[in-house]
Amino acid sequence: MSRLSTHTRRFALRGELLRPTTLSVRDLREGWEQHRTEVSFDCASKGPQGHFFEGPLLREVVIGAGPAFDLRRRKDRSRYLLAVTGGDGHHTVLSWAEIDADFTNTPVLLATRMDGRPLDSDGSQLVVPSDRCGARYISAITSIWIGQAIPGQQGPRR
Ligand SMILES: Nc1nc2c(c(=O)[nH]1)N[C@H]1C(S)=C(S)[C@@H](COP(=O)(O)O)O[C@H]1N2
Ligand SMILES: [Mo]
Repeated sequence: MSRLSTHTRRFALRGELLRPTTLSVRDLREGWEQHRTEVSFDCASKGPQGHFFEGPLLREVVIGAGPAFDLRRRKDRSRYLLAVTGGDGHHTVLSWAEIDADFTNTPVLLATRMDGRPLDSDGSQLVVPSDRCGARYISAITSIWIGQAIPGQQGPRR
């Protein structure tokens, strides 16, 4: 039997976490409540697209790994960023406040299915319903990093 048929993609969840972990799409499906969302987004090269996604909230998955911030303190939480990377190296950032219930509260998902099709072999896809364009809908996720944004770092001297 082909090994490819049972291939499972996992991503690393790392950064300022008490319990960094590695998760498969199956883990995402079995470990958290599945949310459903119908979205449309525009692509500069391919035009408008519409899709139906299912999966857990990014917020709940990251909270499961124990972010280093004090969960009760909004100002502390508001300093954190998330960087999401796809299998081809495409990566993007979100702020924690975008997905935090006390701030923008966007229901960003880590998709386990797209238009009903399981993503186990492709890997999870980031779903950002608030975005007008598709650039942050990272597919084949390989890594999610969370950490504080540290302002004031200098660029190279000119
Ligand atoms: N890993 C990865 N995910 C990605 C991209 C990419 O280049 N690599 N392109 C983004 C862009 S620009 C769009 S519009 C959406 C949908 O693009 P697709 O139709 O090529 O999947 O995927 C996003 N996710
Ligand atoms: Mo795009």
